[in-house]
Amino acid sequence: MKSFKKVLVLTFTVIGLAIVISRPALALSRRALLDINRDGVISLADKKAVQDNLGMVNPTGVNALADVNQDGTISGQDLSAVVKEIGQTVSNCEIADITNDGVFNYDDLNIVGNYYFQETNSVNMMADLTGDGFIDILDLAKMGGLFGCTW
Ligand SMILES: [Ca+2]
Ligand SMILES: [Ca+2]
Ligand SMILES: [Ca+2]
Repeated sequence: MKSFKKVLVLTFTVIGLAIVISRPALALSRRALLDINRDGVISLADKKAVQDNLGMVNPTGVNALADVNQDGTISGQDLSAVVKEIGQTVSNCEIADITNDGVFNYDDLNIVGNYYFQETNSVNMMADLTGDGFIDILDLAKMGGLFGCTW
């Protein structure tokens, strides 16, 4: 019984750690988020969007898109992440692939559904495909014709 409890505690510790470790890692691996204005290119305009909002905590609307690592603060980390990738292009398929598994399918659509009709914030910002500060029909429209695409 005692060892069962130990295993249980260990299991929850591992799960907890995995969640803590995976969240920022997943966010940072999402190159599509660096294209803050969602125009398909990581450019000086995206760098400026971060610079203009440095230090902002829990940003909402279009400002939330500048928190590219989704940690709730617009900081130097976001800035350097954008600067590193300036000049890189991002396809619509990559932007639509919210789960970042290389394919755009129902899993990605479901995430937009979950955040539907919300103002953009640091948590849901990957669902704002149009980069206009709101998750709505326009974001679904941008996914149109992309279903099943891979990148
Ligand atoms: Ca951040
Ligand atoms: Ca996906
Ligand atoms: Ca939008």
